[in-house]
Amino acid sequence: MSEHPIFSRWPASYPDRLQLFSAPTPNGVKAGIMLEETGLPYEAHRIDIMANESHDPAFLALNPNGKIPAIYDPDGPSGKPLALFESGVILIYLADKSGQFLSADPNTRYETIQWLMWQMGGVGPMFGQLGFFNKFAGKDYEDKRPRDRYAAESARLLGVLDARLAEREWVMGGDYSIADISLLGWVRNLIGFYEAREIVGFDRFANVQRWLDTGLARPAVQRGLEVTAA
Ligand SMILES: N[C@@H](CCC(=O)N[C@@H](CS)C(=O)NCC(=O)O)C(=O)O
Repeated sequence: MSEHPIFSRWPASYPDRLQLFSAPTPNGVKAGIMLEETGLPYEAHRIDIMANESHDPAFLALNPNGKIPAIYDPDGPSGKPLALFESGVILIYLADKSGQFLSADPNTRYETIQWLMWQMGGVGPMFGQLGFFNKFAGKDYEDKRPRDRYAAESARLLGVLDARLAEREWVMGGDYSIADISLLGWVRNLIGFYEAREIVGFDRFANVQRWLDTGLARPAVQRGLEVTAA
């Protein structure tokens, strides 16, 4: 059993397997979907972020940024354990480890990572803020300018994705990749849990809707969404 402090609070039943610490949020489900898609053996631990468990000292030892998801691989690439946080790098790592969902062709590899970065730097933060101002505490603010600003930027980003998908099944064309995996949970949440379908005019984005339906129909995606559900 590893000496890592995370295991003092969340013990591993299968310490030889990759350990996932996550919750069923748009960032959290990326890692669960990827693990289900790749078939890598893993053990999942649910971190209750509403109960502030991501700020428990044991969790902070794994991710000093106090956010899910995080992983601990007892069998890292150099033969030693590897702990990682940030969902984007977790996807790249699991793609490299499994040899799946990230092209070995160098140009395609960088383009895929480019779209992953676009999700990490644009879609995630913007959709997340829109969720706050549309559905959560921010909805009671009298001043609607922040909500409208994030709604406009989210709609713009959806337009970029819609154009990208106009002649492609997936973000990278014929091949489903970590770029799709990073985005599916966010788009699903935006029009679902965040109740922002109307405010972003989602019905204009027929290519995104078709892509979302196809992605959510994948059995591994369905399982991945549930990995750390209660
Ligand atoms: N850039 C990070 C963001 C992670 C993040 O924002 N996680 C949220 C859930 S989606 C979280 O842990 N929130 C709990 C908190 O901030 O206390 C990533 O992609 O992994």
